[in-house]
Amino acid sequence: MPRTIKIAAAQMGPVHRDSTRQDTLSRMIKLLQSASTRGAQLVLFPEAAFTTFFPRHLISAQEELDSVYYSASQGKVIAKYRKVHLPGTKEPFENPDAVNQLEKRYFEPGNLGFKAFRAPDLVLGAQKKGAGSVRPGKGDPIMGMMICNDRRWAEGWRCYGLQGVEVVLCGYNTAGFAPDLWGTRKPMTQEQAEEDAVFHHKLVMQGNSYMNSCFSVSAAKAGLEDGKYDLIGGSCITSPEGHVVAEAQTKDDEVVFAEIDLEDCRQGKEKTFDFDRHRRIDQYSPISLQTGVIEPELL
Ligand code: CDV
Repeated sequence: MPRTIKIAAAQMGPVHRDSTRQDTLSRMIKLLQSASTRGAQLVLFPEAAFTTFFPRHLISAQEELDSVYYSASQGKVIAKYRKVHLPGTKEPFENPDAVNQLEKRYFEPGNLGFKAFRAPDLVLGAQKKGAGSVRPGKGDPIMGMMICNDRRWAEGWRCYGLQGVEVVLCGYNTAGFAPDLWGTRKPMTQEQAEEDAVFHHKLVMQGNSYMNSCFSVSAAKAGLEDGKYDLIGGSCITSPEGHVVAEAQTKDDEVVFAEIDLEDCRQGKEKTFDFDRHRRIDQYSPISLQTGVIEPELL
């Protein structure tokens, strides 16, 4: 029996430092309504949806720092996730023209791990607790969350894969041009750099969806924020075979929508990536024992 759900990424165009919360919220509600008109049962918003991507700025006024905090009403939240991999630096780059990424200044690394959860009321006939023998892939959909930079780290995806994840959700704000952050071994025009950034975004969403036999939904905050900071678009939905099944056509407010069948996850989970049969954990110890690189001895 198919387990279909209608899902959407609500990509957002730029939100500026002086955008009002009311204005941003109205845009988000409009996106929700548009997704709902198409029948979406689940809608994903970008990282830092309510504000400009503020970690690019050195903000010291406590009042402004406080104004970026959003508290979701308790009781309606079914799962929480805190970003684990914080990119960038604590101090601004020396180059005054650099695009800063001060996440290590404003945040602590997430401490909730990669905990998958089941999303209720999305598929018909989901098997419930206590209803006979438990069959994989028959219950309510299994979801996992990531925030932006987390999507580049295979470790997080695998933690979700090991919980049978069926849909990974990831909101992001990715600079289109940030040579101080990325390095400049091969000088690139702004256009080439942005093309590469979109390529890398899709690469990790497609590759990790395939290697964990799951769908993914990613939602960008895109376009030119605060008059000069370019963010990539590329919001997309990818399949367990690693294909892009829907993607944004603009760098503005846009709903990316797909109807997906979670049954499509089964083939990979039961054959090529049947973890129970094929994983060799006795060979993977460096993954959890070291962070930095230890090269083999010199010849
Ligand atoms: N907001 C982010 O986490 N951005 C990172 C950039 C800085 C590399 C990203 O992975 O897109």
